[in-house]
Order: sequence, then C-alpha cells, then structure tokens
Amino acid sequence: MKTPARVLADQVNQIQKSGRFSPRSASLPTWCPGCGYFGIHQGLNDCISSLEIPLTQIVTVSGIGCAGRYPFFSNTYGLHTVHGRALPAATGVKLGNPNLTVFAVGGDGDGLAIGGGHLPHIARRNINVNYLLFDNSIYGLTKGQPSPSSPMGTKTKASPYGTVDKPLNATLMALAYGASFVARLFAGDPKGITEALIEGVRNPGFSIFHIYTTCVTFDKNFKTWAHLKEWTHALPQDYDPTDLGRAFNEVLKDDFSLGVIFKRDA
Ligand SMILES: Cc1ncc(C[n+]2csc(CCOP(=O)(O)OP(=O)(O)O)c2C)c(N)n1
Repeated sequence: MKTPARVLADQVNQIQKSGRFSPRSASLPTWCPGCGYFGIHQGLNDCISSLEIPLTQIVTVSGIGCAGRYPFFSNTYGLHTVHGRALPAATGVKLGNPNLTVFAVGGDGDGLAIGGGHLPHIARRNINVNYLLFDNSIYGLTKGQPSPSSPMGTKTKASPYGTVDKPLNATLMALAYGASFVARLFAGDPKGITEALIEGVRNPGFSIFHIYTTCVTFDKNFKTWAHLKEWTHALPQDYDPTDLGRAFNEVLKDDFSLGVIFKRDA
C-alpha cells in the first residue's frame, strides 16, 4: 500500500509530467477561512506561472508560524526551518546554487522579533533572495499574542490592557538597511503582489515585499480587512522609486501607500 507521502509525490510528478505548470501544491493550505495569506499565495503563484521558471529551479524557505507553513502549500522545493531563521537558510540555499530562484517567506513575529537580527545582514550582503514578509501584526500560530509590528494599544489575551511599545516599520527598516528592492503591498490585492513580485524577482540583489495582511481569527479590531481596505492606497502618481530620499520621506509620512517604494540595480 502506498503511504500518503508517496500518493502526494505521485500526484505532483503526474502534474509536472503532464506539462501543466502549477506552483500550487496538492496539499491545500490549512490557514483559517478568510485569512489574508490566501491572497499572498495567489499573488506568488501567479508570479511563478508568469515568469515560467521551472518549479525544480525554485526553493521556498520559511521559518515557523502560520506563514511558515507556506512551503507545504507550494509545488516548488521547500525548506521549513526553525523560528526566525528563514533568511540565513535562504542565504545558504542561494550561495549553494546561485542559479536557483529563492523565495523566503514568514510572519512579522518570525521576521521582526526572533529573526529580526537577520534582515540587516541579508540586505547589506545583497543576497539575491526574494523575501515576502506577511505582516498581520500578530503571532497567529501561537494564538494571537502581539508582535513587534502591532499598533500601540493592541489588546490581546497576552496584552489585556493594550500594548505600550511603538511598532516597528519593516519598510523603513528595509530602506535603512540598504535593500535593493522594497515593495509595500496588501494581501487584498493579489494582482498588485504579482506585479511587484515579477519586478522584484527580475531585479538583482535582495528584494523585500512587506505585505500588510490580516489575522481574521485573533485580530477583530486592529488590522482587519475593513481597516486595511480603508487605509491602503496607491503611491502618488509622480512617485519615483529610484530616489532613496523620496522613499524615506514617503514612508515616514504615510504608512499605507502601496507599490514599489525603492529599487536600484546593484
Ligand atoms: C524558538 C521558538 N520560540 C517560540 C516558538 C513559538 N512560536 C511558534 S510560531 C510563533 C510566532 C508566529 O508569529 P508570526 O511569525 O507573526 O507568524 P504567523 O503565525 O502570524 O503567520 C511563535 C512565537 C517557536 N516555535 N520556536
């Protein structure tokens, strides 16, 4: 009798042999119904399909969390590593085989708390990894504690009187650390995610995609779908993403303008 893993592997092989090019895994995502991560999944899958990179040439690397489960739901090679270590693991993959297209994925807890020390270094080394930061401002997998990007006053079971710390701004940090490509996006706009990803994957060097998303289960008040839809909007029409000074000014004055914030050819 075939093991479940064998059945799955056979299905994936069949899809690949049939010439159908789908980055969607045979395993369906286990995220909660309504989770913002479905929009990101759609955006990344459409990017991979449009770029027509063979699935065998792509590796998706994650840490731990609901976002960390991502590699299971993608028909690329994948590494589900330990909490906060997606970026160093992705660096190793890319250095081991520079021909691969490498995506690192993870939540705001994974990337800004326990793994926060890795972002400056992958940026200053300018490793050609594409990092999707799923920012729902909450620790989803461990049932809703506040994260370093939670707005002040966020009430959770672990912060019943509201958080008192100022949130980190991942877009601003990425600019300060010298990332070559910085985009700020919204899970409710998968098309926008796809477009930015295509541009970022083509741009050499480290690319970060800071994606606002929501945790429908543990955040009923702060970064909800309704609020994110109301707050987010496009960058100004005359915006020039090659001007680093303008990028800093934009991000300091507006938390919710979306698009390619900065890019350089490096
Ligand atoms: C070393 C270590 N510390 C703590 C944990 C517990 N833990 C698992 S996931 C997680 C936070 C996940 O939050 P986030 O990265 O924002 O991802 P999300 O679940 O929201 O996608 C924590 C603290 C762990 N697995 N390993």
